Amino acid sequence: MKIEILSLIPGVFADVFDESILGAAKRSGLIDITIHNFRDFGEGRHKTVDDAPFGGGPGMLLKPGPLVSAIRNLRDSGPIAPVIGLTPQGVPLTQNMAKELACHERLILVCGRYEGFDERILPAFDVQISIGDYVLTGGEFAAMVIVDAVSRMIPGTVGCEASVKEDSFYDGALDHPQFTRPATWEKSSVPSVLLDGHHAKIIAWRRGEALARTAAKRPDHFRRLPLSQDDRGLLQTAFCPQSESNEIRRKIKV
Ligand code: 6GU
Repeated sequence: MKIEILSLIPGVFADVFDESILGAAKRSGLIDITIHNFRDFGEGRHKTVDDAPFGGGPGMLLKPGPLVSAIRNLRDSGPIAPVIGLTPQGVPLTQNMAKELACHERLILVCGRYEGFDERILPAFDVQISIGDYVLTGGEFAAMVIVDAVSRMIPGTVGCEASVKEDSFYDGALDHPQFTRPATWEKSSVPSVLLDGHHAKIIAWRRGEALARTAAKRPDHFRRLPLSQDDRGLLQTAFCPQSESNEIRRKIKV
């Protein structure tokens, strides 16, 4: 996948995509990321890209001319790609959106700065995305989040495909609790079901814990989960160490 990022401060992206899983995905050619400075399309001797808002108010806005020229230039320079505007007014990013975006051959991410975009820029975006209900100084960190979340949905980037399917939110539920060695640490022991090697029991235990944990921590997601008869049974016996399982059962009325 080719990912192109339009930004006024390309320097903040230095090295962030070069380590660990994203770095390996870049080196193996699964993803290719290019940062473009849209000040190259700025107006006049100072390469101006911003101006004060009509009607007054604090801060500066991105002017339509330079940014839209940069977007059109990039869009027409390669394979068809959704143009994604990064703004706190966009649709909140979800795991399903990350999965969907990972199916494209090319993505164009547009980072705003200052107080935002002149409204006439917005039609140049195919979609506007936000990464949460808080305001960042610009879209750059949001672009990094999107690149990370989308990249790991591309087959081959995360070492083990099965591990992606077990992620929190992959099927709408949070991940189950996980433990590694030692089996007992500071008087706290790993649930015995995980040590017995009975695969079917482990699968069932994990599913029950994942559901109980989702119910406790994210009731908004839990309400949307399609629950099978087996799931309801597992919830009855689930014990989630980070929460009170009786409280969970009371809340979700199983
Ligand atoms: Cl995409 N941009 C900015 N500036 N702030 C945000 C955001 C994006 N998502 C959440 N807050």
